[in-house]
Amino acid sequence: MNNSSVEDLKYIVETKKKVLIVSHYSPDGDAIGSSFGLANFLESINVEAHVYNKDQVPDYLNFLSTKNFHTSLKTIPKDIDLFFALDFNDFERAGDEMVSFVEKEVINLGIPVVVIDHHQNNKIKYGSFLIDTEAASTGVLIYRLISKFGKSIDENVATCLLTTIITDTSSFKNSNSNFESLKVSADLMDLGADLSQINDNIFKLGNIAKLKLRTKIHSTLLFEEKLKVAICYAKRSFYEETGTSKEDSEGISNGLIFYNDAEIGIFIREVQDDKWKISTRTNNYIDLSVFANLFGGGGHKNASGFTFDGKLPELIKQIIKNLEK
Ligand SMILES: [Mn+2]
Repeated sequence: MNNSSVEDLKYIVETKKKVLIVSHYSPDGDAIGSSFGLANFLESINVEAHVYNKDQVPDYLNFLSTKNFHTSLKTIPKDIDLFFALDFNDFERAGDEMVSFVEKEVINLGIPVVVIDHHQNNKIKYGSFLIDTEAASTGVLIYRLISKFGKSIDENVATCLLTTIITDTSSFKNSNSNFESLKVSADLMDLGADLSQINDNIFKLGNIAKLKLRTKIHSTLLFEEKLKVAICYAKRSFYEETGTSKEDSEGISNGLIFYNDAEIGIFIREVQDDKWKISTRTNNYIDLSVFANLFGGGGHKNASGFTFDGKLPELIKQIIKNLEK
């Protein structure tokens, strides 16, 4: 994979009339902010922009919007002339339907693909690339691109892009915070980005029902001091009893490693009888992708996931055993 220059990408974009912008499912602030920011900028320079995500925009990001948003491939116009993949580098991350869509409706038709991303291990072979694993968010890379157009960037676009930085750096608390993320944030504020609107929406904690759910989950805490691992689980009944859904337990594993003596956070969620979904987090303590591989899962050094069929005590036993290795 070779990156294209931003100038080359600009040339590819400015000769197009109707683009499709796709980001990963279970979208976060970077996926939505970079997609909507790019789409709204392109609309402002008279390029018709369509955004697709397999999933709906999560409630906390509903303050961001764009003109043409699709959660079904059926409504996407047939005559798109450019395809953007944002904030992922494996088409499966956009959903199984997207894998065959890209093959049949994009690559086979010779429609150019532009991949803009900041994750490691790019698996996309076809297209032009702007991939920088040092970039704090995909939105930072969108800013690099659109600031080359010499056209004005309005406050709406600026707010979308600032959202990507605030969410992916957790307000400059994560280790990916760097000079460029602060510099671009200052530029975006100068362009009118609404930081207080972002903070009001992103850092609201949700309903008390969610607090009740998380109280239940945290009461299951198991801490293995020697391994520095904190483990919590949620049974399906927890969600039923509190009237919540799986979205309300997002970020549990990440939250655990904010405590000083926990280097690894693990959250286990019951999917069906004797079927569990596990998500893990660390800050450079061990390589969690290797750990997830032992269970047939995958992910990154700092975050990984896998599923397990069997009883919960057996799962916990295997987690401890594999971490001891
Ligand atoms: Mn991202």
